[in-house]
Amino acid sequence: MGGHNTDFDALIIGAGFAGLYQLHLLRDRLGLSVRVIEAQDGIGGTWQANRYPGARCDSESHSYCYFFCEEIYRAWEWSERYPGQEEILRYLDFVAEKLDLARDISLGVKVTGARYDESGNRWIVETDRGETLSCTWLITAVGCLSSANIPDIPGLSDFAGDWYHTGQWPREGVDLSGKRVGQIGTGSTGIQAAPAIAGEAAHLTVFQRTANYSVPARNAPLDETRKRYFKDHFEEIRAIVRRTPNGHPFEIAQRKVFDVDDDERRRLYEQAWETGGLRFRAVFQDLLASEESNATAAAFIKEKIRDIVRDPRKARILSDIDHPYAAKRPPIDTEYFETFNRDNVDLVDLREEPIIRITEGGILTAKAEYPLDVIVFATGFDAMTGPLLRLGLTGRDGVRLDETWAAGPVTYLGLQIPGFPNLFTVTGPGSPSVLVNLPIGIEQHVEWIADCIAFMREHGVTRIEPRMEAALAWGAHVEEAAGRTLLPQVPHSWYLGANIPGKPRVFMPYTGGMGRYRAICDDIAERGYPGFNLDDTPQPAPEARDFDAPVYAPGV
Ligand code: N01
Repeated sequence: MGGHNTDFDALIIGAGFAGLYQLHLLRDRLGLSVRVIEAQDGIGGTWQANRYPGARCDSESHSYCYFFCEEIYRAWEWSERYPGQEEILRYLDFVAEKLDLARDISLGVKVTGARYDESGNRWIVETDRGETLSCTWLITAVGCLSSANIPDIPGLSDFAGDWYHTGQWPREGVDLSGKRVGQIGTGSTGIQAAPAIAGEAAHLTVFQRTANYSVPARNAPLDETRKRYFKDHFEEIRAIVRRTPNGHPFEIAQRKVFDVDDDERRRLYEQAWETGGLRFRAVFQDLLASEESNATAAAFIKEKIRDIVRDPRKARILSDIDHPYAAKRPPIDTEYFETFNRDNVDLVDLREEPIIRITEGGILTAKAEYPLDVIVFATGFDAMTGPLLRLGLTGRDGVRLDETWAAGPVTYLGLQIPGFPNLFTVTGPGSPSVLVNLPIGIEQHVEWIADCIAFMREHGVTRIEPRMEAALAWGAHVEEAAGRTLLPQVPHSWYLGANIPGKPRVFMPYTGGMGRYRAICDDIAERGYPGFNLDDTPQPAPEARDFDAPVYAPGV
């Protein structure tokens, strides 16, 4: 670990989009002593870990970046409509170099535990290198999807081939040529990976448990006109991404599904299908508010799947989708459904033939054994709470985070946790987090945290901690906001924690929209932090009306 200092003003865990910007603000704007601790061997967070074939961001490149510095925005040039994993890492390296961040980042160091020491009002942080560090402010920038879910399928240790989780893909890559690959999982990751794997491997078998919607991404190189447009319209694009509910660079249409007749609706869906990407979801305002409205989009996509996939059995399995469109995170793809027309691709419906076990030679289902050389687990993550719980955090009075969250996460604004003073959680549960184009949510969080620390120093406040009643009121608001959408209705959604056996079922992300969330956070800061204790002084509790405007935001 660089330098001999072990006591810092702030420690930041994670060097992805969040940790890098947080370091810059705290060190360069506030003048604090800061260190970033990153478990991986390089910066980039999720993009360091997710190196699976086809890994690419679903947000459009001109919006998947920092907006805090126009010079940086204009100096970088994206090559495609959606940025690929390697290009995002190059972008983050470029930013880190411009801001001279590397000297305060320790790579390959894992936090093994952190406890709040009340007598000294310090966080004591232990690492796997055997060091003990301390800080006043501890900031988790660990991402929402960094704790891989490897399902406990019997027999994995008997498998004679190789297996990989997409979110822990080897840095040196995997040579799949000539291999028989089995892929479990058809979420956003699996839908990106399958076409790329099919193009490389001798044979691909996709094991599908829940059929999924997907819309063509329509990725393409950016021409010079587009590149120039993005640079020349920085302010306009920034205003849109900060205003729209999901932080994307396009507005959501104001019209509702039944404002138009059948022919016009069909025309709009066709047009949106051609445009591609997450813009499809923005074609009507009420797709996630009304089951009847949603059913029209669902029917349109299912028909497209049946049109594309030539084998009637595969077409039936792929289009037999049991939940509303975009009520789980909607994937976008490059030739996903077309991939099932290839001779070297098979599809197994795990609802018809569940996996019994993994054998030495492959995967055994209730109907057959599928011989494999490689298994790819595209099985997602212990989302949102997983990355925080595995840090081993202990707050005031020796209370552990896993104990206090035994029935589900409790946070105020997703930013702080009662009982854990001076701990800030970037994109924590209860914030818009995964429902937002993440760099946009991250910038807002990181700036709010830096402003809060600046406020504390200016006012001689040494400790900030949310009041439990404020956190419970916020939790109730998050639940109520989700209840205005179709999102909590999907029983197998990871938004609810349903993908992890034994995990409490709590709808974790805030569906109120980024614009509204930003306004709430700003208002709380401006009013002197109602809902928090500043040192031992409780600020007034927030009133229900502080959060409670009936705003609907399509929630992804
Ligand atoms: O994970 P998922 P993901 N047996 O949880 C299946 C982000 N992301 O990695 O639906 C058999 O969505 C599971 O089946 P089911 C994005 O936010 C972003 O794909 O639970 N199958 C499902 O099909 C996304 O939402 C980008 O029945 C099992 C799949 O595995 C999030 O990451 C790109 C199983 C898991 O899907 C997670 O996506 C990619 C089992 N035991 C991802 N366990 C960007 O572009 C699980 N499954 C930014």
